[in-house]
Amino acid sequence: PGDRSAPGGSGFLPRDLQARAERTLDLPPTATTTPNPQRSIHDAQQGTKLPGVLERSEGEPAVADESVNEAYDGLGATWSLYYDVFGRNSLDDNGLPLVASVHYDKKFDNAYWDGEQMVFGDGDGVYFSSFTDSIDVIGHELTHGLTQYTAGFVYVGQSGALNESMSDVFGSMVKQRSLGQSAAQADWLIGQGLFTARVHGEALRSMKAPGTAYDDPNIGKDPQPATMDGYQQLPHDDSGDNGGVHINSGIPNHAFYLAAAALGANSWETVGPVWYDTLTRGGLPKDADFAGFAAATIKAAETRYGADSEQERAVRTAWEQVKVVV
Ligand code: ASN
Ligand code: ZN
Repeated sequence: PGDRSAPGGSGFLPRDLQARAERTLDLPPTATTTPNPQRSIHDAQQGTKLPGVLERSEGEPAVADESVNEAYDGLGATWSLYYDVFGRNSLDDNGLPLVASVHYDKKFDNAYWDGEQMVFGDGDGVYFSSFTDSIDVIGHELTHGLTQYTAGFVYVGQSGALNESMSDVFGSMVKQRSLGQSAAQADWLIGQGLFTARVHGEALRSMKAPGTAYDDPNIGKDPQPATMDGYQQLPHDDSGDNGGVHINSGIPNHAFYLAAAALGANSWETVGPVWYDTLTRGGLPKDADFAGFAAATIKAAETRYGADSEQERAVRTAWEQVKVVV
């Protein structure tokens, strides 16, 4: 109490004088506070009370429960994409601690962001395995938090599909960066490894080829369109997936894929920053539509790389290819 000095300092000197004293007196540097994800992973123990029992906190070693470690690592990889690549300290850019719960409910076939924390089911074991198995799904859920703190795209209709697409785009970048894969090398699948062997399908979604991720007698066919020709007008309620937020997201997903593929290098270093700028400071309304979002990405590419830069042209062409008219 009463210590008003910089964190990690001795409390006797301002931080710059402390640093000078360390240099001139050859003292070991005092600990500085490097931001970290401040993760805490809990076990819901197959119940629905959140967050459940704390299993692993930031900096602690791996535990016996593989789901806990997968969540811990996936949260870390997502936080690192935001911090190392985009200079953002957590969802709110102010070090918000990252909270997750695994083993939520029994046979729960989903994962979600509840507005405050991440929740992962174990899957039913018949069609789905544990939702912590896929690093891009972890990045997807956490990015719902990023969108909540930034553009705030309303989860219905086109703004809802943009909200979903942001989660796939950043989730995919988390995966590609963790694997060290360029846009040309990546598989562009979301949720690869979540289906059990009995399902005819490789993933939940494909950004490269929306509509082709699965086709199974029991769970149906991947409904995603790749262009506006396949845009689906659906009821704005649960029965219609809030206007097809997980369906029409195939269109902006494919635009990101096309722009990244045209440039070939690491997506998080080419169009990733353009999408980040658009999401976090694009000036878009919460009910933005595809055309408004597309125009904002073209503007962001111009600002970052210059008018008529190859990046700007790749972004513009991608939206033309998916038939979003700016
Ligand atoms: N996994 C789904 C998602 O993040 C859960 C949901 O919120 N509908 O989109
Ligand atoms: Zn989602």
